[in-house]
Amino acid sequence: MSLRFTTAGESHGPGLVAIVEGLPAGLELDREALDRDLARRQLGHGRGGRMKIESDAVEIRSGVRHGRTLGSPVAVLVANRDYPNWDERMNPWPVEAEVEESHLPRPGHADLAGLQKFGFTDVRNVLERASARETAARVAAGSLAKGFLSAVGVSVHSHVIQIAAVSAPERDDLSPDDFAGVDDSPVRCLDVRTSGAMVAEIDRLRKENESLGGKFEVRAFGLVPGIGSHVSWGEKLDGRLAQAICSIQSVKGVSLGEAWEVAGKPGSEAHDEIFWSEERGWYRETNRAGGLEGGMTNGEPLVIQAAIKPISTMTQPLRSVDTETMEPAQAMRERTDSTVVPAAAVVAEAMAALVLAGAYREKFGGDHIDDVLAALSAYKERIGWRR
Ligand code: EPS
Repeated sequence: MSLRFTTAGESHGPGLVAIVEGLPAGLELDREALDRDLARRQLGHGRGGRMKIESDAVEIRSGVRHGRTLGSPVAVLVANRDYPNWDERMNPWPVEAEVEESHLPRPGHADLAGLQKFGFTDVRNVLERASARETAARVAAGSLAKGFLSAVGVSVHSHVIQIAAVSAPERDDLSPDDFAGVDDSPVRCLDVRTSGAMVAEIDRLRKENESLGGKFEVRAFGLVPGIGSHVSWGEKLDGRLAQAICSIQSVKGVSLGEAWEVAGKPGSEAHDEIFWSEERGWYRETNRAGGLEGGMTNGEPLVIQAAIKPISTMTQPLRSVDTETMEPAQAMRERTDSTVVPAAAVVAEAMAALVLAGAYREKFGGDHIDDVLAALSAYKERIGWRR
């Protein structure tokens, strides 16, 4: 058994759907935690007008009864409150009104390649699904995965480490408690002084009609060694995590542990030496590998960083071509966010949680959560795991 999920939905259509298959039965879900995760994704200085319209909430349509999973697929629905304003333009069925097409693809967006690939003439047929609005459904699915991970002792957290050219000081020593107040920062940055500088930079560049990118970090704690596998490329957890994070809209780079730093170091400074003591069992004193060796967890915290490009919808549009007239034109101008790095970090938590939950399901099997916990406990016993 693994964990599978899919999402459906367009940004201004009636709503978003996620279906998650593979959660064990008997798992107690925290309704407030689901809505809290959706609300966390909506936060962040630099969001645009749309977030004043939406107030995302999860409606569970199947797979859960009286707060516990049934082992059947869980379907969740997140409504688009903006849909009534788009009823004619996005109606699933033909409408009387003449709906104007958009022919001005944005550089950096899926618009042009999507038109070419699918043979559309209206950019809206591409952009509606390419939109990062879809990530609300991923966060709903990821929150279910987090519920499972919490039952097996794993927590997943994120924080913003860079917005445009403003970077936070590096932190190696983070524990789950350090993330307790991260959502209080308007940019989800752990360093108060950097938070202020990031907000000021967003305001400065927004006034100049610029959009901003940045970097975020995801950390997961409580993972036992041996999740994932070295035996086949498709089972390697590092590859699966990189794919999942890179699939988030606008993410252009993913690193695991101190990837870019160790590339320039000699081997003696690149790895995490192995220790064992009666009290701690197996442990490392460094975590340059970011908790992953040979495509498997090694028992240290998982550390993933990702780079996200500036949003491609610009209030001062870049040069493009009108796809109907083939004349030079400015790209389309739409209501937009200035930056989504804080929100993307929450989405990355969800994606990491979905991958980790899937890998736990593969390793420990079981139809009921108690079966999973029994298998996990037997495994910890076998490897002498003491954390
Ligand atoms: C998005 C454009 C904006 C964002 C949207 C993603 O929406 P709109 O075009 O309606 O102003 O706010 O993100 C969300 C709605 C969301 O929930 O994250 C885009 O083009 O990707």
